Amino acid sequence: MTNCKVILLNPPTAVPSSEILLNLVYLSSTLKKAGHDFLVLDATAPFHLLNEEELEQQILQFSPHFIGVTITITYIPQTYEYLKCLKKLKIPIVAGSPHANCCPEEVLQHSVDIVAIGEGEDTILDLAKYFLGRKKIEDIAGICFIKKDDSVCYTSKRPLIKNLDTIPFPDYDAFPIVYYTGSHNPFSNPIFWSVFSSRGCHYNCIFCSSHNVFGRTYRARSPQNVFQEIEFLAEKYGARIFAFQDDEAFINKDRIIEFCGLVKKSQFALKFSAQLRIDSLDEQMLSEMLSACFCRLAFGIESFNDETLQKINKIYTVSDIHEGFKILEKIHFPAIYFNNIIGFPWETPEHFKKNIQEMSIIPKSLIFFSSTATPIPYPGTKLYDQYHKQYGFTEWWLDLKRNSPSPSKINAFFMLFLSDQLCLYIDDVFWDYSPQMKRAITDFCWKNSSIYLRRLFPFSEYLLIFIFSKISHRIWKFSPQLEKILLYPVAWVAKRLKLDKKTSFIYHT
Ligand code: B12
Ligand code: SF4
Repeated sequence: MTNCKVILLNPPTAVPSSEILLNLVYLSSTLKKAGHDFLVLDATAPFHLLNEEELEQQILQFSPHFIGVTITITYIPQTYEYLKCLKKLKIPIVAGSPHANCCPEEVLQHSVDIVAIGEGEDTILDLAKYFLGRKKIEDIAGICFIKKDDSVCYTSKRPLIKNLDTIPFPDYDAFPIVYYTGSHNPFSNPIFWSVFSSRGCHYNCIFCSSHNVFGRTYRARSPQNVFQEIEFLAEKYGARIFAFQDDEAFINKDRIIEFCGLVKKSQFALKFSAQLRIDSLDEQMLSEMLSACFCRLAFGIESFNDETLQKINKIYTVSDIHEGFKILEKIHFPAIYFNNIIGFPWETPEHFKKNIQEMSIIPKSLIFFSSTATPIPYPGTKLYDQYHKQYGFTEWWLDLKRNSPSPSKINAFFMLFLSDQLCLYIDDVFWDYSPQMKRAITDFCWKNSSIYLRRLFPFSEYLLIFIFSKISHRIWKFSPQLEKILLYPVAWVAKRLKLDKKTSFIYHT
């Protein structure tokens, strides 16, 4: 039997990525289990960046039946340009990803021959059969392609994988850790190993496009299967710190408690991080998680304003948020992280004041870090559908002015402490805020950070950090280069004293 030869490609991007993309890991593990030949080319791995020539050389040398590309929204203009060059190699190109799910026809118009819609594991195996001449293209569920008469053909919908335990464990043999960390020793620079323990989310927040691939049906792996994967990664690659990347890993408390029980018996010293909903907290579950070394919890709180929470369809209220904080305080959770999204089209500076008031009553013993960003209207979301015409950002992701991922290559002093206050250094490209709104958003960022910095540092240190951050921000807005020259000595001292580490969430927990 001949095997199919497949290249899995993450195209070159302006900014390197230290994350190993789970989609490529899952697809390569699936191809490996089925006995196909594949080569992963992650052009964005920071210690193994690949340019167009190097990619071309490796692709031609491998001579695949097809190239499977994953497309990330942040880099679309650049990726589409690159795909034009790739097309010249005359090797079929298949693309997938959440963005490809939202905009399959757009992707087909940019040098791609086939778009995979839905989960990719079974689809890529069917595509391998097709390229080996063993299956008709029309018989592959979950794809679209351009027919000879130039019309677009959508095949039948790809059913969701019923039993997630049947998916092969992520296998990182094709992703040398040295490409991502610069070292062969997995402990020298511990990256988070991603775990995806469930798929789908049954909520429907208006800014979220997570449902595009996995839908709104919640499917979970068994605790034993998740634990076996973790032991496999710990044993084979020396992985110790794991990040649960699921949308809703913690919806089933019994499943989590059972998982924590297994972790406590592990021979390895494991640590976990996860993101969850603040209204899904339960004292027993959280205590079990804490004793199983879940030490980094992040919450998509988004807003402390009931009107906004209701309009974004979060399904909880400010008082539910405070209930969640009480549980965290009660079990002495060391520190948490949460995001704020401010500047929705209906919001005014009054909304932000309310947010700050609510944040200042978070229990004093609860250390938190929080980020602030303005809403990004991703395609496939209600936020995009409702406002793109009114604000003129239709298909913004194709426009380099709106979709250029690198805000500044120069790290200013204030970013040492406030790098997550995105509104301080990324311009609004969607919502045409008035000068008054812009001031209120900036003001919110300062007040928000002041609340959490005050909990982390003794008063004198806090004051110095805050004053120098303000000065740094002022100068940086005028000239990032000048800021670098003037504030460099202060940044040097702060780093020597490891003050910046105190605001690093990973360090703290
Ligand atoms: C974890 C995660 C991250 C992690 C990635 C970690 C990692 N190790 O992979 C981090 C934190 C780095 C991240 C960053 C960002 N993310 Co993110 N992220 C997610 C999250 C929660 C899970 C992604 C994941 O791992 N899924 C598991 C894999 C297996 O699923 P998958 O990627 O969809 O792949 C499947 C199919 O799509 C398909 N497939 C994918 N590629 C291909 C290719 C081929 C050839 C085929 C056949 C099939 C195929 O098969 C795969 C297996 O079934 C999703 C939400 C979600 N539920 O999807 C958001 C999500 C993907 N992220 C999103 C965004 C916007 C971002 C950021 C741009 C945020 C920002 N403003 O900075 C950045 C982009 C950074 C970058 N460098 O690209 C959006 C994407 C929106 C869109 N329409 O494209 C999502 C959907 C969340 C949201 N906001 O709605 N993210
Ligand atoms: S933001 Fe979270 S809870 Fe809301 S729909 Fe997306 S994944 Fe689900």
